[in-house]
Amino acid sequence: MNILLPLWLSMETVSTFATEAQRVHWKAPAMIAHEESAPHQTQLDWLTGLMRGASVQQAAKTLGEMAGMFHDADSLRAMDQSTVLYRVQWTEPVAQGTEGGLFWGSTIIEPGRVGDEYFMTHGHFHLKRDRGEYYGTIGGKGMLVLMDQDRVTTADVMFPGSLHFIAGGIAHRVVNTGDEPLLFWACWPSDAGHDYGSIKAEGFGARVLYRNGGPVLIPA
Ligand code: S6P
Ligand code: ZN
Repeated sequence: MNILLPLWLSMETVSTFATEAQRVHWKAPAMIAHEESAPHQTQLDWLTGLMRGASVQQAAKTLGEMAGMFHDADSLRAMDQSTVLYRVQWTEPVAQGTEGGLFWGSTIIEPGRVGDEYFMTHGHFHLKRDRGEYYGTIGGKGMLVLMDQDRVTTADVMFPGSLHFIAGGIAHRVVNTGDEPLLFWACWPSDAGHDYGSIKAEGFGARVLYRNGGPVLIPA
């Protein structure tokens, strides 16, 4: 323990988060391996959120698919319904529903608003309510809206480096409150499943709206 302590302290010193200047100069290496040489592997690019590999799946959500989610339906109707709000890539190394497995993926939410409401994900509870999840933010600014089963709703601020543990039983939605894409990585249990219906029917207990030049969590 005594021997390890100085090493631990020095590791802490060198692993202090990069300054903005260092971050700009740091170049992400190209995807390390080619699929031909590692067909079973998935590769990711931490800073762009892109994933590659045979098991990678992807989905995109357009404004048109978010009808009913934003409170200003007139503003939503007036916008181009094919506008992509967010993109998700993820890998399922085991089948959906497998107990003990984990899924891994990235989400990129575009900046923008529908009326006074910031672009956001649909949001969901996990079907198996006791299953949790981790989110880690890479780029952009946002708010992670969390709602318990009594509809008590709170929000965590998301920024590069912010790590968020989402406990079981908590619905989660991410809102991009910045001027650039918001990127985060997520890890969740392969038997969690997604309950979108509850959110479609009742929404969250609060919304993130633009007020006096910035985002405010306002009871719905
Ligand atoms: C999955 C995890 C994320 C979301 C993604 C899109 O449990 O929370 O990968 O699926 O951020 O959000 P949503 O609400 O449309 O699934
Ligand atoms: Zn989830």
